[in-house]
Amino acid sequence: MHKDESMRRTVYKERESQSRQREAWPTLARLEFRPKAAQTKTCALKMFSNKRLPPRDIVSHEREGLQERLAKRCPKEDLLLLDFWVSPFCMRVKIALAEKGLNYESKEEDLFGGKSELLLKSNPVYQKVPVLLHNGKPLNESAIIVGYIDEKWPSPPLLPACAYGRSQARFWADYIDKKLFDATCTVWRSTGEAVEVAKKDFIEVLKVLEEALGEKKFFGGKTFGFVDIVAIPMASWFYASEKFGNFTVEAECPKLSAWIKRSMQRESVAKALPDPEKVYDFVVMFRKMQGIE
Ligand SMILES: N[C@@H](CCC(=O)N[C@@H](CS)C(=O)NCC(=O)O)C(=O)O
Repeated sequence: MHKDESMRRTVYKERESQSRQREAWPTLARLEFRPKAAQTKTCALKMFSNKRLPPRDIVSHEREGLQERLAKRCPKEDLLLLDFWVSPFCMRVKIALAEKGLNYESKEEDLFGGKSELLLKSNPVYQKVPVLLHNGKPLNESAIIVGYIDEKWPSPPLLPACAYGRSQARFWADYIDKKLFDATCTVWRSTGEAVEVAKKDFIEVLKVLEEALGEKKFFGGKTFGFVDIVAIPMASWFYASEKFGNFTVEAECPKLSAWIKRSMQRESVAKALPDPEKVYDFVVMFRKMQGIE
């Protein structure tokens, strides 16, 4: 037989067998079809966590010593968080890890007494917490860490599935980073007439966020996600700003306030956020340290 003809037949046979497999595993066919070799290499954990059914011909193969295979392919995750209890940025990472059901260890940093060698080595550029060490590899910047967690452990998703939705979520996360932290802290850092100006600025930022939330349950829609995780930790600092500014967020922004209450009902959030009274005590101590009276 001519070499080309033999090649054509082999390709034809291969395609035919692929299409038979596709019928045997319709959910796979809808997603993408990969050659058999690539399928068997797919991490079984990932397949099952995405609730996809493996093709029939690899079911028995995967069942054989599944635990051993998983242990080899997906080694136990080693997660260490360099933490500081009152840091809203660290709270973001704790919420994201809890949302994904991941276990981790945390090490409290002494930001005033002296940072650990591990922190200085793991975040040489900013020397700030949070740092998440994943199997020894350091990750810096809270919003980037939350994004990494979402990519690495996709279920349940925190960022929207479509590119446009993801870009919108990142826009609001960026707005929160640039505006909300400073606006909240400027209220309790100010004295005299400056408090009124700071309060007005803070409420303006909150109103922009309230508008972005609209009538939705959470920033991304029906489910708690990336923007909620980035924003909610600051709520534990609002009480301190309210006390120094003599106002309430609830009276100024009732819808945003309802979102805070809704988010606080989640175990991941309730566990990660400290008592606002304790944050207030911290702020009082910090003001003294800074000589603000
Ligand atoms: N943009 C950073 C901010 C992190 C940050 O400001 N961390 C503070 C604690 S809230 C810190 O480590 N401060 C120590 C310092 O500035 O030396 C992030 O999102 O992770």
